[in-house]
Amino acid sequence: MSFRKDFLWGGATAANQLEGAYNVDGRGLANVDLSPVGESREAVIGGKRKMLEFEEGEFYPAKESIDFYHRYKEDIALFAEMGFKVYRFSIAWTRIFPKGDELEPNEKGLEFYDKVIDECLKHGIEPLITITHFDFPVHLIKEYGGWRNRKIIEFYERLVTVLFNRYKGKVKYWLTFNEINVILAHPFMGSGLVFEEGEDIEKTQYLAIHHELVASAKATKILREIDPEAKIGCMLAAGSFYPMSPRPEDVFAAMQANRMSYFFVDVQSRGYYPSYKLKELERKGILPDITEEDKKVLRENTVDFVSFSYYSSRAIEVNTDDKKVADKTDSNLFASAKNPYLDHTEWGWPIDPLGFRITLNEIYDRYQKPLFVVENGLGAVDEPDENGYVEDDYRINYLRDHIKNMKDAVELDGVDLLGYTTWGPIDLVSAGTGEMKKRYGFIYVDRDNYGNGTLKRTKKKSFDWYKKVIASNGEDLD
Ligand code: P53
Repeated sequence: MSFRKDFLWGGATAANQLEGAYNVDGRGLANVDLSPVGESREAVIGGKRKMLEFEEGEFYPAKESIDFYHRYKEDIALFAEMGFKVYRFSIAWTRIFPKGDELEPNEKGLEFYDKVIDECLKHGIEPLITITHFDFPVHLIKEYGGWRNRKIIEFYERLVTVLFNRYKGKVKYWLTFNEINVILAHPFMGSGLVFEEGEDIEKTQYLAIHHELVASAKATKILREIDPEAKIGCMLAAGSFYPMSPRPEDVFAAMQANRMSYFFVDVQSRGYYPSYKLKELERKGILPDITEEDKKVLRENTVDFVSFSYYSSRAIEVNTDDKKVADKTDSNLFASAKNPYLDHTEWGWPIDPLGFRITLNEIYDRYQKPLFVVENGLGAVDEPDENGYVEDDYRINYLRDHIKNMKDAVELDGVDLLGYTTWGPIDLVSAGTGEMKKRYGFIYVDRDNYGNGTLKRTKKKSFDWYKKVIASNGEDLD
């Protein structure tokens, strides 16, 4: 026996990367709307260049995205045609609370998600909801300084309370924060943080992180009160770090790099700050105020399952005088050394299917809780023929190799796995670069980096392939 009978196959998206309609039905402005495509993007998403209004001469892809807001029926029908058992999507916080600090939610915003959820259920698709996938209301940045302010926890509690009450009995799987560790690499895009000149960036990051961790535990508590049948998980941008050599210095660096990420799940899954992080933050003089009440909330409200994204492994080596640092890969999450044993994608991300099995095992060993792979896939340039058809064998190959290794992790290693959702089952805007050109979908969307195109949807070759994979519960991967 390989995958469980009720294994949840499907796909994953994020609100701002596909909905569009950024100012429709009362939606407020969010950090993710203000992340332009092109040269300015890196400084903006890194929180180094403040851009809290739309600026002349910049293009903001999230304003329209692929207009899922008006086309969700057609898109969900296509997911259903592939046989999806689950559809992972996220809520745009600013549709529900346009400014973030209101007392009453925006009914129109909720109605949109009512429709999306009902559409899924109509097709027998289980909704898996990410409460915040990088979204953060701009008003909360301007008035409160974002997650560095403890007050944001209350606003987050208000958001989740509305959602859990509204969708009680309908939604069984929730995630609190998408890729919670992205706050370290892209603090603005990941969490809406912008820094002032001279500010201790790391100190602010860990303060904001602490507030997010407490908010995540409080959401867990609230869900258990409102809908005890439902399950809640954390979500990590994963991908194990390998040492570039057996030099103990490199091995130690890899362990530390892994801990940078696992720290978040250590808290969310075990319920307390690990000693290595407490020591580090104390040493640097940046340990946030962790109250007795925080400690209690964290300890009593650990997650039911651990979810993560996996695109690639990463390699690391220590820079010493006698040895130059290896070429950096283009991967924009953590700068890492270039692994000479692996091929790389057009965007420079390493391709490492066995690394997927390694990561699955590492996480399962560490937490001993059910896992859920909620993102995996290949971002590539697609070239449609005259009928708009894409023969994306490269994507099929990537997914096949990864699914095989996931199967080994389950079958040979005994990892307890609930499901697998590929990233971007329909082409959508890239989070890292803002491009449309970097495509992940089984469904092609006619739109370019600057918003030209008809938005027409066309099935790619991988569409039928994934359909077969799901129908055979992962047995037929040819
Ligand atoms: P894009 C960086 C590295 C790994 C995952 O990424 C990342 C990021 C963010 O740039 O994010 C996740 O679109 C994220 C999705 C994102 C997807 O990976 O840069 O949860 O929102 O689209 C793929 O190719």
